Amino acid sequence: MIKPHILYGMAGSLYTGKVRAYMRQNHIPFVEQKAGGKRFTEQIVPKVNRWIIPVVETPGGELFQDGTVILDHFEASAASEKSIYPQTPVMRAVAHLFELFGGEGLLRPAMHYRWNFDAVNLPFLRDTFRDVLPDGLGPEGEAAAFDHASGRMRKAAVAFGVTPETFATVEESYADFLGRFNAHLQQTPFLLGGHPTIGDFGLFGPLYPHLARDPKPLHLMQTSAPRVFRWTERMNMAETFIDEEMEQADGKLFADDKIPGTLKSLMEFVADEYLREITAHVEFSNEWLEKNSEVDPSKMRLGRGIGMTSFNWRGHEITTAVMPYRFFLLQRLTDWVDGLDRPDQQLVRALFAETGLEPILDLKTSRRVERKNHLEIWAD
Ligand SMILES: N[C@@H](CCC(=O)N[C@@H](CS)C(=O)NCC(=O)O)C(=O)O
Repeated sequence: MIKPHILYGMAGSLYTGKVRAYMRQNHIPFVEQKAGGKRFTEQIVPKVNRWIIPVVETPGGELFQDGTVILDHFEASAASEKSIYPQTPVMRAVAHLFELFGGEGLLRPAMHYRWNFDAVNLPFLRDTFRDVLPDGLGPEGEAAAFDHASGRMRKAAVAFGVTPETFATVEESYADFLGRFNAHLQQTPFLLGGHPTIGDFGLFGPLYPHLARDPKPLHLMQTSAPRVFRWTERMNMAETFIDEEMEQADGKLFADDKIPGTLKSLMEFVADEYLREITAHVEFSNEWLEKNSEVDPSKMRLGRGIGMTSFNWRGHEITTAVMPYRFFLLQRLTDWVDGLDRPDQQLVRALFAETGLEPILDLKTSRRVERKNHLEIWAD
């Protein structure tokens, strides 16, 4: 029998969802162990240098942390029959855009619909959070540990810009997103055509473990965006479901010169929702790097965030946490485009300009973000 990989995670974890879906779709034998377990706490956390999920342990005992790093590891061994990295210039750029936006740009609805509807969600969340608690705590111990964990997550929601002043706008904006994605999925089984790409896996993080699993947003998605719900099922299963859209797509991605209007509409959404935020974060980081130039930033241990910055989001002045990890994902987009020859760059730029996103292609931090020992670091 083949020794399985181990996925350390949690059913309700945004980033674990992305990895689990990939491993299922690509028939990688694995068992999932709850992150509250003894082995994770005692053996894995010290090696990945912080409490964070997902972590994958290979049959040979090698550890990988970070959803994108894990997917890259599997792709390097050609685990997927059709690579999740499109080969054509425009499709690949769009895939990286949604890898970034999916993983990092939908945290407001993901956190709002989890943490601000206690009357509907709380019994479910108390139960699902048992995945990150040690065994044997008993009802009182579990209740206290849940209060501690959920208290941290409620604070994280605020750090992503979810406050009573923004609740209504978060809901309107998410409804707009759902409407656009639902319309897009009426013509295509996956974001970019006939098979999933890194863009789908990015979006799947918020859209399944939070928004298609917690009771409040699950109901909202099923009743207002059934095709998006269907896509979450498609993404999360090992078998292929052949329906009319799958037949028509015939396993192919969109051609670079035939981008559907519904995909452009989703890109316009990204421009409205996220461009100002990522721009403000890059500007904050460049000032931060300038101020911290006497100490060698590449020797610093970076926390998840390096500070907070404010910007205008849909008419609200909001303040959100600046997280270097996001630049690691942004670089994947900008590196790809910078590496293209001039005519291909122009093709990508034309689509990004048409959808209001061209400035994202020129956003750069003055030092690159890399990963070492499972942590983000500023490169030399
Ligand atoms: N960039 C990381 C993010 C992982 C992440 O934030 N995981 C959450 C759970 S969904 C976590 O471990 N949070 C614990 C914490 O921040 O204390 C990845 O893609 O793996």
